[in-house]
Amino acid sequence: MRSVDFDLYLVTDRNTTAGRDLLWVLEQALEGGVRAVQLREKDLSGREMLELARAVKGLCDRYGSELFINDRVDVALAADAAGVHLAANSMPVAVARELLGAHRKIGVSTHSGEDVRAASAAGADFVLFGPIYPTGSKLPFGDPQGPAALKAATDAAAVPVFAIGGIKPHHIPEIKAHGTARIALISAISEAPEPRDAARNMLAMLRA
Ligand code: TZP
Repeated sequence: MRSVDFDLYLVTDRNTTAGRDLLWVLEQALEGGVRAVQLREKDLSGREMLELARAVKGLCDRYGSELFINDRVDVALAADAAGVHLAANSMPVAVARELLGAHRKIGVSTHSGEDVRAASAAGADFVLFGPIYPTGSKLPFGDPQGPAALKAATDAAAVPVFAIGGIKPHHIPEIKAHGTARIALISAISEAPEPRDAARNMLAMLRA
């Protein structure tokens, strides 16, 4: 009922687009085959977030892509998104599930095997695990997890695991050798000179 049919989860950051409009970048990525987008614009007000979510939902619908909203269950419902993406400081999965009902999906960001187990036990439909490689926004939080931790997390998981953090195309073979052929990312697509080609190339590598 709540299947996770996508293997590349594009996370947004409208300040990481090499100066281009976020909707343009997203449309390029969708043209390249992306079928799941997480709107993650943490500095926006609820009103701004809803307005942007509705615009992105219209775009996603045209390409048959699912849209997830970071943290804001209310915005996810108001924009009729596919689901919500919860971080460590978001509301608990069980509360989000009560609010969202049975049909919308819940993704959860995790940073340890224990987080992965807890999220799956609480009813997450999929988890992100990372950061696997060094990435700008996460550098203050210490060393990245590395691929070996990814393998341990995927072994412990009862739900699909997406690797995240610093992922570039050349990492994909290593990620696939460590338990998952699913990735989540921002900059490798949103800062690519040609986001459409970057998405197409990474999807081909995931599926090879
Ligand atoms: N969560 C863990 S790492 C990360 C998030 C949101 C940043 C991913 O961005 P990039 O550019 O793909 O490293």
